[in-house]
Amino acid sequence: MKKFEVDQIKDAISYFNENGYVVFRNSFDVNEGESFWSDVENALNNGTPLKFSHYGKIYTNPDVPLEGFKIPRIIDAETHIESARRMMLHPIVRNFLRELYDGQEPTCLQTLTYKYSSEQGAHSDKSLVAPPYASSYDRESLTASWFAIEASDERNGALIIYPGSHRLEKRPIHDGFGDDYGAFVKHCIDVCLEAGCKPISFRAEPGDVLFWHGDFVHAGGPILAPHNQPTRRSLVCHYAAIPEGKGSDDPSWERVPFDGATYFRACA
Ligand SMILES: O=C(O)CCC(=O)C(=O)O
Repeated sequence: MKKFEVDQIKDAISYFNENGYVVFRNSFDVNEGESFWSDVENALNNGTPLKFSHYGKIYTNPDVPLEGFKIPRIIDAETHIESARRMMLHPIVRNFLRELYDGQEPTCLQTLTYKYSSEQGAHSDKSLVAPPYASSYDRESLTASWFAIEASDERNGALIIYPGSHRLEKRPIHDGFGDDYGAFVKHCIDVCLEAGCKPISFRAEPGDVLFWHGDFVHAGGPILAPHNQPTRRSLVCHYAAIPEGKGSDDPSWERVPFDGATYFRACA
């Protein structure tokens, strides 16, 4: 898989527009990633009220619903953990998205912190990422980042991506699938395969950041290691280009500045 250097922003933008994704190597300090992860583990262990999302329900630490050995995705690390805020608006994000957004600073809509592969079926985020505090954001600007805190391959459920899938017409999740998420997944896969978009695994090295387009099809790969339970620590963030000065669409949330960019936070 082609990986770009952090100073190749313009080439990376062309590649992203063509393929729907792009990877930067060595784009953050591996120690910074590990230090973020120690903050996550400390917060889990000291009862910080991190929130988990598990099959559409929200749980609050230390009430952690385990799926076998797996803790589910943490959905608000940035609310509690300063290093999560720094990671989500890291210079690689700011530099890449400012170029993609014609000079506008990105707004981070949400973060998802994964200790293990989600093993989530193939999907496009465009009709799924709809936080009430940003209900009116421009979906065409939706972009995600995937920070590799540790290496990943098929053993620990490498992310699966469908290059070129951002260009394909798909039905949104609310278009006739009812509660059948599996039917939405099948639809996304069928659209890709019919158009010749074949899945590939993202074999990540720590320090890699992969960006994908909001309508790009991707999945959490199955964990194939036979006996142990390998982690695949990663941070996923979703961003949009939101006009400067526009506030939150939900009065219980606020859009707050961070280091020149912005993110959303529940009001205290
Ligand atoms: O990393 C994963 O397992 C899946 C991430 C994902 O699909 C997402 O956050 O939209």
